[in-house]
Amino acid sequence: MTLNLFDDEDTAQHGRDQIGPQSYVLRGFALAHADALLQGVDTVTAQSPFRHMRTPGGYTMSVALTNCGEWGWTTDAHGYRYTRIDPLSGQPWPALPAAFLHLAHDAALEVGFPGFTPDACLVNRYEPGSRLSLHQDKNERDFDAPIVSVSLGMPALFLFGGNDRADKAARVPLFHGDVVVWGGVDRLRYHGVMPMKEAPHPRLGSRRINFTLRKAG
Ligand code: MD3
Ligand code: FE
Repeated sequence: MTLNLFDDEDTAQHGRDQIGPQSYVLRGFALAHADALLQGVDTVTAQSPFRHMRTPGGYTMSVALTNCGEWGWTTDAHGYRYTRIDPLSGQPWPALPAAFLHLAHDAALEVGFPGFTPDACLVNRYEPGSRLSLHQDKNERDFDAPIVSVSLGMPALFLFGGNDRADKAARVPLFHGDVVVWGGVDRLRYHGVMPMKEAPHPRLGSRRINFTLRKAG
């Protein structure tokens, strides 16, 4: 086999960065599965397309999103919540692709959360200018389970704050193939995503896909 220096596999970082007492970035952990994961995203979005949802405050989110699994996160004028039915298709959210489940389970186990069986997966799509302002994820029923996130495509600067909105946020760059696991004492920390610098990715162009596996129900 010839060595291709321009392939993600050869140039990406591997290893782990601890970003909180119970939070870790697993660099390149999803790289070997990127094809299967992107195929999973295509299967999901064929049934439940990306859409820009409205916040209770009346804003339209710059990040487009969809879901798969038993429960899907939605927002509208009435608030944030998990539903079993996609309000756009009127059908249940698409099934969780097996590749998502396996990756989430293995990543969680790797950093000390054995037996992670997510029932919800929120898929976010970023384009240049998209951002996610500082927030907590607290619509899930079970805060003992971790959240596993997978980044694909353009890099992003992730903001990792504290338990109070005013706490200073650390900036953590996330690259194609990185997987992050948050749990335990870090589960309710504020976090967000800065708008991306345009640096098209060979596979995804000027887009970033992030999906987060959760125990919601
Ligand atoms: C830290 N997504 O969907 S993933 C989200 O890159 C969300 O699309 C971001 O925040 C993204 O809610 C960041 C990371 C993430 C998810 C949940 C967390 C970080 C977290 C829960 C607690 C602490
Ligand atoms: Fe979040």
